[in-house]
Amino acid sequence: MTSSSPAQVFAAHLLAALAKAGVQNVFLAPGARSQSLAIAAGQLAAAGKIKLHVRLDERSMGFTALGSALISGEPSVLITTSGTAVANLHPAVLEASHSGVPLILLTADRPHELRGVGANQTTNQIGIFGDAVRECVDVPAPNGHDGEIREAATLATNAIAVAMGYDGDQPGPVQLNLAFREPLSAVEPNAAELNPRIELPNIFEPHPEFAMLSAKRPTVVMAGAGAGSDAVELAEAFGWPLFAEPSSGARMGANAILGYRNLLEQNADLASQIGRVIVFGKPTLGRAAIRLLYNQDIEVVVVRSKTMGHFDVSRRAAHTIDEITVDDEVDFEWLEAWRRADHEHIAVVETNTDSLDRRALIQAVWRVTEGADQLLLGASRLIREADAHAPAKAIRVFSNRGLAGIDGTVATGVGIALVEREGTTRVLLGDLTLLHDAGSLNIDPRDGDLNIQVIVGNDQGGSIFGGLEMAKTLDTETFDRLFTTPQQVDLWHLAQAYGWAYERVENLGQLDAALAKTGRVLVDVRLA
Ligand SMILES: Cc1ncc(C[n+]2csc(CCOP(=O)(O)OP(=O)(O)O)c2C)c(N)n1
Ligand SMILES: [Mg+2]
Repeated sequence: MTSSSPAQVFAAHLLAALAKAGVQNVFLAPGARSQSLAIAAGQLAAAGKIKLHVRLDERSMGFTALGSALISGEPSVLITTSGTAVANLHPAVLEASHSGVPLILLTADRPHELRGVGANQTTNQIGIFGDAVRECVDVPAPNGHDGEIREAATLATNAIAVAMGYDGDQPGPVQLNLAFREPLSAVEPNAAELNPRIELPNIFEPHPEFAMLSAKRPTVVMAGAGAGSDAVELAEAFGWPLFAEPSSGARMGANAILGYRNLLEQNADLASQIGRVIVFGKPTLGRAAIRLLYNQDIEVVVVRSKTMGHFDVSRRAAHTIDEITVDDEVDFEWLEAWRRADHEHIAVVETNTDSLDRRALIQAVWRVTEGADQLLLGASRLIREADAHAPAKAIRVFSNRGLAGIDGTVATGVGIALVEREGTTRVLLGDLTLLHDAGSLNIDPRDGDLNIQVIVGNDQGGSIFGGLEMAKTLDTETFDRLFTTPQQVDLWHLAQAYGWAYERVENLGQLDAALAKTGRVLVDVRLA
């Protein structure tokens, strides 16, 4: 095969190897320095070997790729040009790093001789993400030497292995910083016609570590974000109460204690008996629950996740293990006591009103969301309300709890919707969280029809701060200016501008009707 561009040969083999190793979703934000990568990705997409999503804004693209990786459990590949384009990936890279989501960044760069001399669109891209990437490889510009093709394939498979955590580390982002020298591209070779030889490293199988726990210690299972169904299985196998956050993937089944937040604070008798907490995923929502992990009298056990990160928040874990066994029968009365308390608590809270408040919004969204659907919860007040009021139901719920930013939430939802075309993807978020990421409403029509509802709990500002210390000490005007950031954006115009249907919701009937719509719908729920 002949090609006038070593850059193109290298890019074609790199992307062909990634595709052959199983990567499906590739995200591209156009630029000049990355043109060989774009051409190769386009060829693979045209041949049906990958799905290519083209985005204008790298910041938004980063979160879209994160959403795709979050739901598929497979690495997303991201292609950018050099300079600020790379820096725009940083928020999504941080989120992916802190929640353990695999991303492979292909960042194009100038060759080494043009770095540090003031060349256009050139900055130091090595180490730009700090320790948020599991690995950063500075790949010199290809010049057509023997061995470059094999090197491209090795880079691809290593990147997958490191991003997926096959080395025993947690999954996360990997950066291949790829220098390219002119001629920057050619139409040959066609990446789709290559069949690179790849050797995928064995999927890392650590020897599972068991812990034999005493059945006597009153135990609760705590499921944070990304915990998954293992938490449910463990709680049900041994008869332990399950404290599951709404985006844990474990808020289901008969052991779920829905009112755990309040019970921990109000039922001292029960709460003080807890002798052990078994943690799955990343718990972030409830102060009282997190406090348990710091309590010197409580044993903390962290269970490793097979797909995402595991977190020892208080650094007190007596064990970090894969499997748990128990030395005796667990006393069923412990679970029963929690269940009784939970039922009593729910009976008190449940005052059936017809008003459209946050609780009613949460419950309506949970009611319509079924097994084939996906739900993404934004940071801020609504996810906390969901922790208090969402029922137990076997549905797929996600959130960006790595850093709990209010950025990139629309994009993350779009990334989920791109991968899961069955059912509806619902993104439930606050108004500022929407406005922070309004540009992500811009979806490439070539991505096809998406069923996605962006449901905004619109209280015209950041109302979460009303519950914090400073709300009590500042006068209203100062507090609003410094914290609430009140907004009056007309969301109808926003929806119109980006081609989304718009539904204004002022009562429960309108809410149910809006949630039944298909296509791309912006639901503006006016909260008092
Ligand atoms: C990127 C980022 N910037 C700032 C914050 C701090 N922050 C947390 S919640 C919030 C306000 C959110 O307002 P809104 O989305 O309207 O939700 P509400 O609390 O009103 O329901 C802000 C600014 C953050 N979490 N992430
Ligand atoms: Mg708000």
